[in-house]
This record gives sequence, C-alpha cells and structure tokens, in this order.
Amino acid sequence: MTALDKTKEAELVARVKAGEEVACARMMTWAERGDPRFAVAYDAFHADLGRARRLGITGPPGAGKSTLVERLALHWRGLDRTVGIVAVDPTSPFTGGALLGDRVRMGELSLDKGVFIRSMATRGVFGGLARATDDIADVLDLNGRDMVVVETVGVGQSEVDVAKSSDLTLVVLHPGGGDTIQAMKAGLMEVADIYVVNKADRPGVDRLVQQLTDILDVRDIPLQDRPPILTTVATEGTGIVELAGQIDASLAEREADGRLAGRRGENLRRRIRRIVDGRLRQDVWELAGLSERLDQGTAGLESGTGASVSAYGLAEEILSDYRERRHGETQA
Ligand SMILES: Nc1nc2c(ncn2[C@@H]2O[C@H](COP(=O)(O)OP(=O)(O)O)[C@@H](O)[C@H]2O)c(=O)[nH]1
Ligand SMILES: [Mg+2]
Repeated sequence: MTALDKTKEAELVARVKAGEEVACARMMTWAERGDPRFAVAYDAFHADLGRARRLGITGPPGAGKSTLVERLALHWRGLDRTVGIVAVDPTSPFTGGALLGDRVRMGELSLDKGVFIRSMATRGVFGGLARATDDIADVLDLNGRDMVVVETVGVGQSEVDVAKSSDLTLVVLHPGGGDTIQAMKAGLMEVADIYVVNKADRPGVDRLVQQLTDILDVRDIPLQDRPPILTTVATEGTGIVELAGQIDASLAEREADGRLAGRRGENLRRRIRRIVDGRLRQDVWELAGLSERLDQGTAGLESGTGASVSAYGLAEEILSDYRERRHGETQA
C-alpha cells in the first residue's frame, strides 16, 4: 500500500469510481473551489480518464440548448448510456430558474440515477471557468458516465473556451436569435463541429441554414472538417435521433482518423497552460504581500499627494521584487 492509498482523497476517488453520486458531488465542490485536495485526488485518477465522450454545447441564450441537452439525455438513456451534464448558465432550467413547461421532463431526468446534473455559477469560480469545468467533466468521466455534456451560453470568450474543451462542440442557433454575424463576433463559428439550427418550427429556418452554408462555402475547410448543419425542434423532440446519430458518427470518424486524439492532446496542453497561468498569478500576488505593494505604490494618487505613477514601471518593480523573492526562496 502506498501512502496515498490511506488518504481521504484516495478514498473519495474510489467512491467516485464506484459510481457514488454523493462522492461525485463532493469532489466537484473541491474542483469548483480550487481545493488543493482536488489536485491530490487527480494525481490518483488521471490514468483512468478518457472513457467518456465529452461534448461542449454553446450558443446564444434562449436558443434551446438546455432543452436539446435534455432530449439528448433521454435519447441516450434509451440506449442505456449514462449521462453527466454540466450546465454553466445562470438562467438554465438546470439551475432552478425553471421554465414551467420543462419542469415535468426535468423531473423525469432528475429522478433517473443514470443522469447526473451539475449546475455551476459563472461568477466566483476559483481559477477560471474553463479550469473548473474541465475538472468537473473529469469527475463525471471517472464516475463512469458514458456521455458528458457541458452547456455554456456562448456570449463571452471564456464560455466559448469551455465549449471548445471537449471531443466535439455543438453550436446551437435559432431563427430570431440575431444573425450569423453576431454569432461570428461571439467566436462561435470557429468552434463549431456541428451546427444545430433549433426551433425549426419557427419562420426563418431556411434562411439561417442558408447563411451558415454560405459562410462555410467561403471558408476553405477540408471536406472532412466541414461542420454538418442539422435542424431540430427540441421542444417536440424532432431531429434528436438524427442529431444523436451525427454526434456518434462524428466521434467515431474522429477516433478512427486520429483527430480525436489530436484534439484531446491540444485540450490537455491548453489546460496545463491554464493551470500554470493560474498558479503563477496566485504566486505573484500572494508571495510576500505584493498586493499591498501595489496599494502602497498608488496610495498617494487618491489623496492627491502622490506623484504620478507609471503603470509599466510599477508593474516591472513588482515583478522584479517577485523574482528576487523567488530566487531567495530557491537558494534557501
Ligand atoms: N418554438 C420552440 N421553442 C423552443 C424550442 N426549443 C426550445 N424552445 C423554447 O425556448 C426557450 C429557451 O430554451 P432553453 O432550452 O432554456 O434555451 P437555452 O438558453 O439555449 O438553454 C424555452 O422556452 C424553450 O421551451 C423549439 O425547438 N421550438
Ligand atoms: Mg440553458
């Protein structure tokens, strides 16, 4: 028995791996809070990861992402696959801001042990949204979920980044959700592996599909990478079987030709960079009270007694202070 086998972290890892939901929720809380115990646990389980299929779903608010995820989850349950859902959306029905019509079906899902739903606030997540959602998705993978879906509102760079950190990214648009220019500005077009035009029961679907097709036409995308465009009516379940089929087909193709492995490698490198960035930032600001140094350096400004301060100059001073202290630490 190694030292780690005796720890609480290892015990929790074993429980998550055995499929325990309470343990799963607990470990997710560690991840969300940036609890150092998560990193310890992660070291013990990272070799077990990679079995789950990970999907990112993003798009403008109100496009029908949550309704689609719910429908997909029900479909997968029918195929006896287990599901993990991470909803990063303060207005999502998963987070309790329930839309009346969705309550019944959500109830159905929430009673099903085969579906684990975790909702996350977008604010106050320690060390950034992408870091936390990657960790939480890993917990669901360890927990044995076949399909792990992360839903984010595609409004900001960090939300779009989260959707990219997956095996496959779905971008959901709807007629009446603004034009494709808006979606392009939000960076949604770059991340889409599959486009879903939802609310196909509404007018303007053909026009939206045409706009997307035009955009794809002008881009010089190799045929195999050209994102398919599917239409759905999530509220009625129309097009869900086709969408689920496309998801499986795209994943299978990417697995066979090595693109999946390549993407996972890319995601991992981006993730490690993020961890290093976070740790460095934490180090700089925490080490030997550099935050205080910043306050002191600018204190005169508010009282009107100080000389002007060079932002670059002070930043450089703080950094060189940090380096000196770091150097002193490694010498000691
Ligand atoms: N007419 C129509 N309404 C839909 C469809 N899909 C979702 N909705 C409705 O659109 C609203 C937003 O859906 P939601 O899934 O919460 O969107 P999200 O913000 O993208 O997660 C809800 O009132 C849904 O019932 C659809 O295919 N057709
Ligand atoms: Mg939603």
